[in-house]
Amino acid sequence: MSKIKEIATAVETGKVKLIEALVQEAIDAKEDATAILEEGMITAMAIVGEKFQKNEVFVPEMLVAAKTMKKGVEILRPHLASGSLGKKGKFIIGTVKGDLHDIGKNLVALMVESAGFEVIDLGVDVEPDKFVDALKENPDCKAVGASALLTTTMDALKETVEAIHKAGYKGKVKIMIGGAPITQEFADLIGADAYTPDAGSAATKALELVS
Ligand code: B1M
Repeated sequence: MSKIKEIATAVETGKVKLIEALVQEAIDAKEDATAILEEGMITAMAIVGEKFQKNEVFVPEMLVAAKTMKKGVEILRPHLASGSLGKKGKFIIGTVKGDLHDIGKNLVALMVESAGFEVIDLGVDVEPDKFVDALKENPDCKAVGASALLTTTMDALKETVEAIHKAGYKGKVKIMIGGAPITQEFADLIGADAYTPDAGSAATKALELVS
């Protein structure tokens, strides 16, 4: 079995204790870090999601798969992030109110940091006002990213954009959104400045928006 396939299987089956060594072995074997992330871990999480939908796995299995992926990403982190920290300005990011999914948000944070931003991570279940407070505390911040993974928390994305606009930041701070149920159409509908489907394109878009 290839190293990447072994990593995918480990994430899918929640082998928390094995993942760090497996990722390190793949790096030592000169496997590409992005391939380890995308073909190994992200693909495995998608499979876990499909199995959850079919009632083949349940929340505890999703949780342990997520924990496994997070540990693996920590080993990968230095191989993914390479930018000169903070040169491009500040980027505030969070997962919206009611939503606890943070793996995608963390990957976006990692890639945006790698592109040269100083990332201020507000965590998960972030109330719209918390985004506004963070902007007030960081008046030099040029961009905000909000993530939502549930169809039921898409409304919270809308509220977040509205709160930021209402606080007077419309046109001054760029708002980027993303997450599995999000589309460009939805971004246009709620007045976000950009939608990107993945972490890599989020970093590229952030650079484009602030330059
Ligand atoms: Co949940 N979950 N979950 N879950 N979970 C999903 C999202 C789901 C699709 C599974 C399914 O049914 N197939 C489903 C949502 C269905 C829907 O709304 N349509 C679901 C559900 C239902 C739930 C619960 C309600 C289950 C329950 O309790 N009955 C519950 C909700 C809790 C809550 O948030 N209030 C729940 C809980 C959990 C766990 C806590 C167990 C765990 C999360 C752990 C954690 O994050 N720390 C979990 C997991 C692991 C998943 C799946 C399996 C994997 C998510 C993930 O990490 N993917 C997920 C199934 C799936 O997504 N296929 C599922 C890997 C990650 C790299 O991808 O997050 O999509 P993703 O991020 C991508 C892009 O979306 C994009 O870039 C990332 C990387 O390229 N992106 C952005 C993300 N944010 C962005 C922001 C940007 C730009 C791009 O700009 C700012």
